[in-house]
Amino acid sequence: MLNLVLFGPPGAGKGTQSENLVKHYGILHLSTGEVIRAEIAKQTKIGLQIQSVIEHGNLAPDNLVEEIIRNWIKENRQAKGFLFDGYPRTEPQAEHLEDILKDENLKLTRMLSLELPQDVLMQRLLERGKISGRSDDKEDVILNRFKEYEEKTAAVAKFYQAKNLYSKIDGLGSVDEVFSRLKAEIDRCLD
Ligand code: B4P
Repeated sequence: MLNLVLFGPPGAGKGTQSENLVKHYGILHLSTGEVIRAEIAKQTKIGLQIQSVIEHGNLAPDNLVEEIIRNWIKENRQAKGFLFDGYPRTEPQAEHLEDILKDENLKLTRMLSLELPQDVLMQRLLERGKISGRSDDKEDVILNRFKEYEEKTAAVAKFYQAKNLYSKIDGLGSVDEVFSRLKAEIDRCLD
């Protein structure tokens, strides 16, 4: 099974590249960001709990994210593989993912980290904000998302580096160029 984590700061292109990766490799896509936004749109119990957290650019609580992931993996156990997009975002989430994969007799193939400068990320997110209508795509909220990333999420890269599962991918360039780099790295891991 091909099981991937697609990692990177806000606006790195995780959602964009996930679409290409799931089409190319036939694996299932889970974006915790999308699931959370859907819960908010439906105004479910979880959605109502998370709404103001996300609107301020903070991370959702680990226990809620964990519940989402465990249920989703169990429901989709027949899949050819999984692409985790924007998850794990904290060290406890990374440890939890390891536990779930072990329980399900699965292994992570690779963690792919899209890396690019903050000024480019800001520009992309402000552009997206003009059409997305997302409440977290405003400048002050984006700055807080960068802060959350530095304080809580950057450590996840070290977690996978220590396990020799980390690959740094240059996220600058066109969508096709970045996709080619991701594919080359995944194919190298599959050889
Ligand atoms: P996410 O939905 O994961 O998304 P993101 O970080 O905003 O952006 P992404 O990297 O997917 O960028 P995209 O492809 O859209 O997170 C949103 C929020 O949900 C988080 O801030 C957090 O609060 C919460 N959350 C999610 N997961 C969580 C977890 N596990 N735990 C706790 N909280 C969680 O690209 C951005 C823009 O750039 C797009 O407009 C795109 O068109 C453009 N773009 C992409 N690639 C490009 C390229 N190569 N060139 C030019 N533009 C490009």
